Amino acid sequence: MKRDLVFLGTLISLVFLSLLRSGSPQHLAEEACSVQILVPGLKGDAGEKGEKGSPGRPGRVGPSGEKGDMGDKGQKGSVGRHGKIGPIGSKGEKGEMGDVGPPGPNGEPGIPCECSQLRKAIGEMDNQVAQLTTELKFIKNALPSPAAVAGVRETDNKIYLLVKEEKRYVDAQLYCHGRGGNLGMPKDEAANGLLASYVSQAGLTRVFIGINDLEKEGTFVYSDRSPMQTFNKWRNGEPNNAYDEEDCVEMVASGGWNDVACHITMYFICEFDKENV
Ligand SMILES: [Ca+2]
Ligand SMILES: [Ca+2]
Repeated sequence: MKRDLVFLGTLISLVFLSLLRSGSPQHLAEEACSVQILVPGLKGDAGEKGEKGSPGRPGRVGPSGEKGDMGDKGQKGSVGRHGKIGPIGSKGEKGEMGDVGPPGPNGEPGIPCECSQLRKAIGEMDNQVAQLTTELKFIKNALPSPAAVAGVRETDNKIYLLVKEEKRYVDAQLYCHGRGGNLGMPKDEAANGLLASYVSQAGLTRVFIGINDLEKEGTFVYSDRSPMQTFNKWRNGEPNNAYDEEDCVEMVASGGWNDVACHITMYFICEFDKENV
């Protein structure tokens, strides 16, 4: 309540003061007499130039200008570095044949032909060939066979060779095999007689021939493994397998056979089929 009374008192004071200001008669009269028309005065002297202002903000980007004329050509640059070697190119086509070259210089003069001497030598050789042919013909006719000249014996289908090297039976067989043949195998009277004369004419007393009972005691076979037939030329009392070690066979100069030890060494006869020679 007290505060309301203070507020009311203040409000009354303000209204009173306001009436005093606007309601005074002196003040009203003064305002009525001082009404004036405001006219602009004369232009004053120009003032001193002001100080330079601070720079303004940058303006907007303007439109692009027109293209100018092309400038002068620049100077030629220096030579660049050497580049890498490129890949090998494909083979080119064959070129056309070149022109014929100039003829070469003349050669040195040759030796004069000695044709007459060469003809003479050829004529002499022809005579010698004719003479040798005649002599060979004579030998062929005069001797039993050409093979005899060479130191061998032959029949219609066999050739026999007396080998004058002392060897054991097995080594002798290997020797003959190595030359495409076999140890001599007399399978009939004629072959046995031929070998016998071969041995005796050579002045020998014994040679190995291709017969043995190495595989089965007492069963003799030829060295080509063919069995013995009815023909044989065993000497009296042979084969006796003496000392229980005689499994190979020799032929003596008379043509007879005898079983002997295989490890002894002697000459031997090889035989060859003519169709294989
Ligand atoms: Ca025996
Ligand atoms: Ca014997």
